[in-house]
Amino acid sequence: PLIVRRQDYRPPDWLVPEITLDFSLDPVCTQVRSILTVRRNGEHDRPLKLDGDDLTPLEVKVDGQALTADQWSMEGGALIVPLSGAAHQVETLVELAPENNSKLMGLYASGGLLCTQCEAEGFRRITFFPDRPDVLSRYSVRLEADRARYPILLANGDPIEQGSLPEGRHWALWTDPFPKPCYLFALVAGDLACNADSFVTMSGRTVKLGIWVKEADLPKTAHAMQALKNSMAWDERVYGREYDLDVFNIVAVADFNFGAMENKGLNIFNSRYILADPDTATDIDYDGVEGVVAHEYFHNWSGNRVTCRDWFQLSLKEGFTVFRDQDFSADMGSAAVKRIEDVRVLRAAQFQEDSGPLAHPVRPESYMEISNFYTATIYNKGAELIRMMALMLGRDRFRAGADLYFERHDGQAATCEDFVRAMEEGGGIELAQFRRWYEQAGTPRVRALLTHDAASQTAELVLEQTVPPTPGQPDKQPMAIPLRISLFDRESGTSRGDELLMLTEARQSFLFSKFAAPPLLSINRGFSAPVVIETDRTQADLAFLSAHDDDPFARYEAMQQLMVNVLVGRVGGQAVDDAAVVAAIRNTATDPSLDDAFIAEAIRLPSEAYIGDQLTEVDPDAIHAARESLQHRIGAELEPLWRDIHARTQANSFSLSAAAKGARKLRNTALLYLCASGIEEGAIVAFSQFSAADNMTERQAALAILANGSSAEREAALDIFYNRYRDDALTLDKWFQTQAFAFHPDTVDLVEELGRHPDFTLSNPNRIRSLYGAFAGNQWAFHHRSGKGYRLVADCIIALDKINPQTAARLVPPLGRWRRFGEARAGLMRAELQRILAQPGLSRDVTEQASKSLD
Ligand code: B3K
Ligand code: ZN
Repeated sequence: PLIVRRQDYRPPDWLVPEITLDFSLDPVCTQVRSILTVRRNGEHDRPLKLDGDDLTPLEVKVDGQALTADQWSMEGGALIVPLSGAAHQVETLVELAPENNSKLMGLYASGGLLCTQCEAEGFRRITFFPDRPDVLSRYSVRLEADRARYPILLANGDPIEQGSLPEGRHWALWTDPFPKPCYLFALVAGDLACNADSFVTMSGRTVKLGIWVKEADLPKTAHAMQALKNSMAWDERVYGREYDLDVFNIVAVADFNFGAMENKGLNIFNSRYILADPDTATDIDYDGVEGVVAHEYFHNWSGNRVTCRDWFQLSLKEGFTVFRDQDFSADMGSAAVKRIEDVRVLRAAQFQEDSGPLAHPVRPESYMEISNFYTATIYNKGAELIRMMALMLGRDRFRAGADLYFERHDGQAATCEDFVRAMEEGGGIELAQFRRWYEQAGTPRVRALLTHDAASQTAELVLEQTVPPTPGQPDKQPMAIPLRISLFDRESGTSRGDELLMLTEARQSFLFSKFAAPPLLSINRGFSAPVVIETDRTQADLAFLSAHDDDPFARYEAMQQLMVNVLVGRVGGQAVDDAAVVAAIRNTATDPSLDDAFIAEAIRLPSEAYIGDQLTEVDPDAIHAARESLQHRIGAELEPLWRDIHARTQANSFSLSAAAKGARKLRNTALLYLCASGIEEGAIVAFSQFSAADNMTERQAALAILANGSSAEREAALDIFYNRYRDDALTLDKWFQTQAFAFHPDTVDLVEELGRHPDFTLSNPNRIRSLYGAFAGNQWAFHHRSGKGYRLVADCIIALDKINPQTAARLVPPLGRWRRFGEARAGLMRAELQRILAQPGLSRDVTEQASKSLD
């Protein structure tokens, strides 16, 4: 298979300043006529090469003249047309069958709609075109379809004209004045209802906003609309960026390979990131809607107005845009809790990726299939890079850098290097060594040792960094690591305040004077750098910080480390005392200065996967047992507290205020510990929360707790949930997901059964993720010693690869972590990867992930 390399980048041979597209839409046979204005780029005599995937040219014309079959040729899927002049008009006609497009790339059918997905390389499945992000064109798009079946016709840009045609057909013309790469092209046709609203921009222009969904879903669109308006105002306020078209449309579709897509003026969303109401959406779902709506909207500047030169620069738009949406969500709710959640995601997804066979730099050097590079490293680690620059620069200089970036590269296809340079020049900082964050994969480890000298009253902090080897990168250079630290006085519990240290050497020492007594180190406050910190702080030190640290993230982190030390010690066979953990949880949960949401975050146990990440060899059964037993201890020791909290946080009526969300989060944690305590009536209490809840946050949490056990209430609740939501696909996903996530000894068998359930289907990516994606994230169940979990996931990958390779490939990475799971499990996991690779006709997507995973 062909490998694409960053070093091989060459500017395009031909540019396409204008494109006119004419769609005659039909699920079985859609005709696409396209007219490209092409211009030779530089001095060369190479022919025009138009990418195509699964397309057959039915007509090829140059400057209005039909070409004969010997005047063009095919190379792979691409159409090659030799051209003599400097500029020409090239016209092609192709036919598509959207109904049979199960890959969900290009033009496809979903729930009676016709819609498109082009990023990264889906446009070549619609028409012949130089499908690369550095070819920017002005689009004029005419859509024609049956009016009864497809009354609404949408495309990018602004609506220009529409009209009727004979035989019940109609048409609409859209033009987009902003040149864009083809991955941002979109169209939608269907029977849609609109939540219509408007926004007045900072320069006083009125923008028409529309969220288009199935009529019955209209009541579930209010939160998304509010999120959109908040995003538009936020980007004006924080970045000075205004929306630029007269309309902004969002469409929700049921079948979608990922979260959403930022097509210019016509975002297309996985319906799970648009639809929300209290009965079906959890608070996490609400936050997901807000975050993804913001993310796609922010792409209008970071992605669309300034796009990527090539796909190796993907983090240029994704890392920056994730940073922007995280910052936005922090502003909309609790910044402290948002940071904790974001770090939890980073550690769960990106740190794991960075320590395994699929580790790659934020700016990769090569790929087989670009769809495999929409990763936590590109997105979440990429966002951390921007965050570190913002921290080093401070708010105003970061803004100056961003202003320069947008101004300098507006309308261009830019690189990560362009971004860094804009930060240097606009912000006034030197980032030479910092650039290594884009080049070197692997999570840096920082060892921090604080010593004290009573005679000189000084404290010395010695920091040592190492970056582990990763595939293709055996030796690493030291990184530039910004670490926020603070030193606490043990007597008073106060500190002298925050300092930003720059660790740039492999080993560096920092001296602090005027410390009569040994201070206590708080480090990587706010998680200022995406690194692993190792310290020699004792359990008593951590307990102290968990009570006194004034940085909420550091305080949370001290709690987590306290728990991790107990759990890791016990997994290793040591008898570690848990009194400090229980006491710290009691203190935190009863501290009147803390809000409920923070308390809930701080007192929850680290996940089994996170505990595994701290160990060289993971024993999932031992980890599960240790974590369950600590959870039981915390539950039993503090049982009255959990009863109190559970009673106190019972709400009278549903609200989305921060206080109400926090109360629900804490209430669910209290229920979890109460049930873990082993009280006899645990299942009854959970079932009564399940039954009485007026919202999905409490209902699903209670269901999940019941699903871990084997009570009669477990079966009853699952049945009730199923019967209530069987016709609501997004909510039924939760029924699958809850069972796949369950800490139940039979989860692996249950998942096998659920794979044969009449409501399970490989044609809907959300359903696949709910069952197999969730299951592969359940460490204890997936790594069942029989190897059955591996076989189930591999079976799914093999079956799904024939339908939707992109989504199939996303299930491979959990199998690739075999190195860490001991010899027996490693053998079983490798055997499944080999079985996958032996399948005839395997996609490039799965081939790349499975073969790299075996290395
Ligand atoms: N840019 C899209 C992701 C496209 C994924 C293609 N495999 C959504 C987003 O990041 O906003
Ligand atoms: Zn994005």
